[in-house]
Amino acid sequence: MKLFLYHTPELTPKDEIPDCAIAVDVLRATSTIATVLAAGGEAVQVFSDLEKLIEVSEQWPVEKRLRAGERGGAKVTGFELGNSPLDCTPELVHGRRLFISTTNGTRALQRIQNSPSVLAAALINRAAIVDFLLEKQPETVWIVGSGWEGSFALEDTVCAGAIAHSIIEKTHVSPDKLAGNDELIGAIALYTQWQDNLLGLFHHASHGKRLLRLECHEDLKYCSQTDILDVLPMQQEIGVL
Ligand code: 3SL
Repeated sequence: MKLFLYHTPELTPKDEIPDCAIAVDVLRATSTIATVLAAGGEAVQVFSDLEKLIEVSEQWPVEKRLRAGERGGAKVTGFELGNSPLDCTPELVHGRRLFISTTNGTRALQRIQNSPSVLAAALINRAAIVDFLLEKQPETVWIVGSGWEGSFALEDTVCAGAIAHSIIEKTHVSPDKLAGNDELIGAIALYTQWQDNLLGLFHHASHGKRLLRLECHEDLKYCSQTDILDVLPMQQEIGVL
């Protein structure tokens, strides 16, 4: 198994498809997706376009759907939810489908949607992702960070490092053997340095600072935890996890 890290969807190789592709948007789309599915959500359907989201979700019974949307970190007007995983309680989401569109996370998922296996990873469900990879042993794995509007994001990189670090710990494979590119080696180094203070790292991240300005401190705290949800968000059909 070789792991490749791409910091943004735009940096992924154009004419290739890996055996398994993992979208990461720790702050906050993939943390929210994992939380909804762990709380009994029927499924999560992702959209880059808000109008398309409205059109498709309208064909779904009102009591069985929830609309979640974020632009610039803030909730989309008229939707029940923004993109805070803390709002996705079992009471609210159980048995319902979440229709979601966010600035960056949904773009990462769309970029990899044609891969044979598509997963959504965050720190909170890292262990489930690692277990899947160790069981299935896909030859080529892409970890695709969502970044922020085309640029590098610390929190997605540290999550890629956390996944790789756990595989190394469990299998004793060397970082050089596991890593398909230098980005992954850098991510392992970042995680090794910050693993005991991931929340502290988020305070240095530009999107972490943006969310703090929006008073989302509890979201940062929640998303900085590792291995708290045993859930594997996996694409069932294009755009639906
Ligand atoms: O960009 C995204 O996809 C979001 O996760 C950003 S936010 O954390 O909801 O602001």
